[in-house]
Amino acid sequence: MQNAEIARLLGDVADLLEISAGNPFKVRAYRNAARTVADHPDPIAELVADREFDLTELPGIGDGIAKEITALVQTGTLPQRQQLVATIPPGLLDLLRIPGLGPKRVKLFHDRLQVNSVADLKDALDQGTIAKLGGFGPKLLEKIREGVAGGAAAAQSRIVLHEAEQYARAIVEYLKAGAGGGIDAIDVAGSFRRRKETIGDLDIVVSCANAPAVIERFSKFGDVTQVASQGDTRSTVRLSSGLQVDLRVVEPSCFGAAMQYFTGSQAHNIELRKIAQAKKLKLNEYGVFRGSKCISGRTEEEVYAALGLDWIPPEMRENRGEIALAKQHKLPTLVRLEDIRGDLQMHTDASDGKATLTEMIEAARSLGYAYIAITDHSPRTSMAGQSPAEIRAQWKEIDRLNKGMRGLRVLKSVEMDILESGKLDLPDKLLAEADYVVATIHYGLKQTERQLTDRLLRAIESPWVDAVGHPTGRIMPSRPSYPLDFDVVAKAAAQAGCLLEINGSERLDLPDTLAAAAKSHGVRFVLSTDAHNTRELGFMRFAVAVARRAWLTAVDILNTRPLPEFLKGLRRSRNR
Ligand code: DGT
Ligand code: CA
Ligand code: CA
Ligand code: ZN
Repeated sequence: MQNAEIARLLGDVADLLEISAGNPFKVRAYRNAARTVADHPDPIAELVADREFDLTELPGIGDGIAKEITALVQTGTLPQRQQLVATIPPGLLDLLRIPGLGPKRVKLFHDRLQVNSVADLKDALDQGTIAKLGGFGPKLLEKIREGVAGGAAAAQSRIVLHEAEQYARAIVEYLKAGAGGGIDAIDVAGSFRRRKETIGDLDIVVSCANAPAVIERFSKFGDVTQVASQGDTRSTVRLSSGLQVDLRVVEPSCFGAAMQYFTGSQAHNIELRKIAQAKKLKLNEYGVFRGSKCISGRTEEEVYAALGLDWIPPEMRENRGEIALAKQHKLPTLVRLEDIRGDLQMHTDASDGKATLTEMIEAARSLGYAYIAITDHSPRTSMAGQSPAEIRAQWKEIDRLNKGMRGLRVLKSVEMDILESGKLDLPDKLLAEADYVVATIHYGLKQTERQLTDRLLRAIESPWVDAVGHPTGRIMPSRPSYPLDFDVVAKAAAQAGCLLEINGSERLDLPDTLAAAAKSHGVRFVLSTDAHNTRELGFMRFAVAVARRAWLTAVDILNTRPLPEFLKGLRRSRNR
């Protein structure tokens, strides 16, 4: 890792602290440290590796920041930055890279105009709301406008997994269809394969004897606006959306090693290389080598085996302890999509969904589910909510449909708002008649952490609330979580036997890190899609991705159980 990169990340921390109104002394400390690192003549990464050297000897670097830098060099991520990024909209980082915009202005736009991304800023410029803030002369506005136009593509923000998948599929299909059928294997590596919630760029690995043909075809993909770099076996292009795509073409004998290398994460790979070194081996994108002899590389399994490790699922490759488990043959059996027997949140045109009840049921049946919950909204949801009478009418219809149906059971349910006051939007009497109730917050998101936490606790206290849906309220990429004491909520949910939902829509809520934290408190989960049309029922794969990144197994997730067990596992079964 270069000094410039370390300095940039330290600078990010200063900016993020400033945007979130952090301690000004801490802001200054990070800025000073960034300057020290940027100006230092030797690679800081080497100083970190040198155990004799004490980073705090450098000007402006105290104990805390020294520890941060050490963690960064060793794991590839800066803990402070990770923490801060989790609490602010990720799009704000892109705004900071626009010429003329520093943390003060980004904070102002965010606080006053709810500008959270480059796209929001463009809208605000177009609507003239920035000029109205005062302090922005025509020259400065023009500079910002230019930055948005020119910089937006270059400062391409990370895209949500859902969107990345559409590009990935299109490119893979396109490459497969050409190259004279000479492609032996093709797969997407990088953060996409690790199923991270957002993707910086796509990394595609192809095994093919005729590399030039693949490289040539790749550069002609319809959506390519720029070939950024090209070689005999590699190419990097930019698509019209600004998304970058890296391609590597390798020999079949190296495909496993290339997939392993380009899947990363960098922190995981660094650890693997250390293991290889300790065994007097060399590991790179071409294989595992003893001297100049390649001892494995065709498959990933062989690469891990050569290092004395079990194959590690990509979602776990973040250097969070998975390598030690692989060494001891103790990796967990992560939940798979095939394990999921029901989808527990979806909407019909009775609220804000696009499809009818029967269309949703038919689509769910074709996915092979044993049960689904129809969770249209409660009255509080403006425009979309159903009154108690309408809910009862829908349930009556569901009873009727269930009678004529085999294989699939439709559960009578509702997505009930937890009101601003903390009260539930529907009376217990009605809730008791449901098969399953998911409670969620949609309004009053600007309340304090205390208020929002208390609202969730009130729902968790109710014997008729089976699950809390999209618990943090975040929506990718631009709406962050509402303020929340998540540990308190997770502990209460575990204690009460209330499920927490992992929502596979673009909310991706719970996020993977919180799902992992919740598991450690003994929480049980339910996975759902929150589908608003039949296509979105397929979003279960994203909920599963989050669950796998959180190291969840089928045992942690109630809707991996057959229907009778699922119903018995709901807390309401104890009240009957
Ligand atoms: P992203 O694209 O920001 O969402 O994250 P990744 O993990 O896909 O990162 P990317 O695209 O820069 O590189 C893909 C993988 O390739 C990365 O996870 C590890 C490996 N890799 C690429 N360049 C390097 C490098 O310079 N050093 C090491 N150790 N690994 C690298
Ligand atoms: Ca990538
Ligand atoms: Ca890349
Ligand atoms: Zn909702």
